[in-house]
Amino acid sequence: MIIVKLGGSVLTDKTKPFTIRYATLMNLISDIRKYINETKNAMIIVLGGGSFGHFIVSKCIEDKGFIDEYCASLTSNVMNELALHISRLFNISGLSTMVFTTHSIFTYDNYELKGDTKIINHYLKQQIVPILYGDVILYKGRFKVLSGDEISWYLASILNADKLIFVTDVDGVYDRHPRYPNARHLPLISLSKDLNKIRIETRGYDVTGGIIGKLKIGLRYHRGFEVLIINGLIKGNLYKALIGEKIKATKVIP
Ligand code: IP8
Repeated sequence: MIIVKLGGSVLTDKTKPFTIRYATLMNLISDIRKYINETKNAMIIVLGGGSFGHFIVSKCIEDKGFIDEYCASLTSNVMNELALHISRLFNISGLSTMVFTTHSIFTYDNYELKGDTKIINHYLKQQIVPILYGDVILYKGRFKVLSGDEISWYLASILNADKLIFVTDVDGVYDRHPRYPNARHLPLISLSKDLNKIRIETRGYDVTGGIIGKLKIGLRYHRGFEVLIINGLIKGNLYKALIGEKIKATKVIP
């Protein structure tokens, strides 16, 4: 089973509110369709917030200092709509995807994420591709952002995934922001040894920490399955990563 996290930076233009990168999205859908049609492998897709979820949450925090019930409702509805829209595009391409309302599946128990993976498994067995998304969840009377990254790591670890692929807008991890000419690409990164080697700030609306956030969460969940961070802006890259062909990317080990 494979988990594909389609990051907000590749699905949307993170500097422009509510903007989908349609050309890129259609390429990613076509890669996934081709892979599933050829292999019949099970897959779960998780969507990041990009200029949808992150934009709303950033504005709420700017205006009110926290996520109130109205902001939670708006964020959750907008993310659900984005997921439904993307799921319909998958349907049009011939794939059987289904959106799972993420905040009704996940909760925290003593600061530990818990999800109803039984229900997801149930549908996976019928060749449905579940789509989940970064959402807002209620914990101890407060609304908290649950990132798609954490959902992806969690599902990969609990459901014993063979592979977890983070699709982003860069070729993986660099020692500094890739816009610097002297930024060094890191083809392999160990979560326990290398996190201090990276200095990266995120661009656009982002409340969950971009690439560093993604890696830090992994410390909790990495059980040795294959983890790749790839560039989804390059046509065909996702398909190559899915079938195990070598591309410029970062492999993440515990
Ligand atoms: O983009 C965050 O998910 P992420 C989702 O995977 C929201 O960190 C609602 C901001």
